[in-house]
Amino acid sequence: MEMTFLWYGESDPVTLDKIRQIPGVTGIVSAIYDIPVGEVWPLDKILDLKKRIEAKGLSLSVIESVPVHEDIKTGDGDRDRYIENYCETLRNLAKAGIDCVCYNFMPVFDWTRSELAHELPDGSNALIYIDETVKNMNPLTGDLSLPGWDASYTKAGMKALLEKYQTISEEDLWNNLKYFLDRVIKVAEEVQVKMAIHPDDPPWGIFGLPRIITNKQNLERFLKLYDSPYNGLTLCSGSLGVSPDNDIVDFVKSFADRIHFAHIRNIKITGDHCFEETAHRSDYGSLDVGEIVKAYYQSGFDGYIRPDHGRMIWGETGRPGYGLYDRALGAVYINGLWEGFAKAGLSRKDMKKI
Ligand code: DNO
Repeated sequence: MEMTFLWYGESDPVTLDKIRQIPGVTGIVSAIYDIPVGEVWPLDKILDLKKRIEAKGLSLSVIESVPVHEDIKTGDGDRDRYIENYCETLRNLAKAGIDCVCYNFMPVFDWTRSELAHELPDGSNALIYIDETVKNMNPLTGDLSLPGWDASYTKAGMKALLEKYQTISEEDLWNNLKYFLDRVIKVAEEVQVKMAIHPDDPPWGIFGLPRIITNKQNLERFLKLYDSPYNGLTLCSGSLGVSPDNDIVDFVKSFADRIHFAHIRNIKITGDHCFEETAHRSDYGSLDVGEIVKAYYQSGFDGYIRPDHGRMIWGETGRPGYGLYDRALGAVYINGLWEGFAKAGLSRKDMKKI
């Protein structure tokens, strides 16, 4: 297992100099942020990113994300060209020694919350989701913008895109995902890059858009769409865990050999389709993070882990969910659990390596 940390590049107030001081963190998760979605990532840019990270004694371990162009998700327009570009980016990443790529297949919007700095009783600030508020939000008025969202749409472009999705059902989205995987995973196998889809966050439809990577049955369906170890998962405990029907410990055990990247964080379910993000510790939220990490340990998990969103604590300001302190506490907590399981001599399965 390698403990990693998401770094948003040179504009990130959480610098590599700070990240390298977190005990037990050796890997960086990052991306190239200034290339328009769908275009090829040039090898020299990838090598430059890697060099800057390695100069700080860290390694570039996972790419999160190579975004998927909306034409691919809608099965429209220039999808074949964008898929070919995607494959070319994977080839370039492989040339730079990258072996794991995270991506998602959420229409238009990545992770979504109703409030970015909700004050918790201890004075920290956290991301929260209140169903009623999101239902009343209008994506066209741009009253909320989240770090994961592509901010390059014009109002008219966004309107047209949302209209196009009115004609796309969940089954259409599955078919378009299969079309993408049939072409991309073949290349991933050739160049030995493990593809790891991120689940939908939250795992239900928003703004009338379909979402499909949401529960156990759909994860199984996804893995069967292209049955290859290179077609795998980013198992995000916080994204899936806000649905009480999703049992993350069971997911880790059931899908262990197809999970390449683990996002670990806790959430507290506060109502139907309502939740708050909390500290990583089990006793702060609805998820038993101790049991989740134990399931990874016992299944012989040998991939990448990163602490996920943190609260804003100790007066820190910055990118919602992606400050330094609470994520660092998360990394140390997960590493502590891991060491505890190892020292207690818990048995581990021998994971087949690809
Ligand atoms: C949110 C992140 C997501 C993730 C993408 C992967 O905090 O986990 O934005 O990076 O969905 O494509």
